[in-house]
Amino acid sequence: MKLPTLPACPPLVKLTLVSAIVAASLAVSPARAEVPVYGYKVTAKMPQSRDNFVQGLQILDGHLYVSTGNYGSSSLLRYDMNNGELLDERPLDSRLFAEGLTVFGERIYQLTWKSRLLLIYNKADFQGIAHFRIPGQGWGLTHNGKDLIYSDGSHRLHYLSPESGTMSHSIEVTENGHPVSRLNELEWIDGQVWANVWQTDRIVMINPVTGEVTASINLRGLLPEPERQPATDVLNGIARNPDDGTLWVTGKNWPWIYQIELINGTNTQETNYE
Ligand SMILES: [Ca+2]
Repeated sequence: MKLPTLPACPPLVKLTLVSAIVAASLAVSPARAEVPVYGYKVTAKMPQSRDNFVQGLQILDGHLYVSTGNYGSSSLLRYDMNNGELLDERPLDSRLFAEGLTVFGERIYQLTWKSRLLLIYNKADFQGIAHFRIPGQGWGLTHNGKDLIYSDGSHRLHYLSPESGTMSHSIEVTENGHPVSRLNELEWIDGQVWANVWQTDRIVMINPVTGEVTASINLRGLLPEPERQPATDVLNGIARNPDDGTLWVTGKNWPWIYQIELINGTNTQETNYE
């Protein structure tokens, strides 16, 4: 995906000698480049069941994979991207609260929230084949073609072997030097990790080595107010269709999955109503 070009930062105002001396005496930290913020434009949408408390979202080979949460209604779902038909469904044990998911090779990996389990299924038939133990909570999950990458509600991302479940390392996610916590659903896009930030309308793009946030998207107003119901929950769910590069986002118990394009600058929500 080619991101739109953002306008250059305004030229730095030259400091006078006096102000430079004052700044130096205050020992201010080095100036940081402002992290760009993208707006969005809705280009298409597909219906989604309002029952889907979306915790994981991925598109692969014309299929939409969804992990839904909550105790008693957690499930693993596979839809036909073309017509929205539900093709496969696997309910989870009612004691498990499903979280992020990722399809990697012939396996599907699905996190659980507090059970310290990462479930593994055979992609073809959704049969459970194994599980890994994780040390804490599970929130979002993706992979970079080598490692599984998951979030746990903190500002950290953890890297695991998809074969053994062994954690190789973790990174701390920061924006302008400050931790970005509550990282939720994830997606590996063009060499970066994109993450929903729980209870916000933000998606952050994360350098997968340094953990620095390189840009963010403001999705305020994506689900129009008239579409909201008492059960409508927060923005969560990022999927990039590898077949055509389109970007899809949704939320928990939302009636739509939106295809969006990024635009320069923060838009107003009015421009996105249909
Ligand atoms: Ca995802």
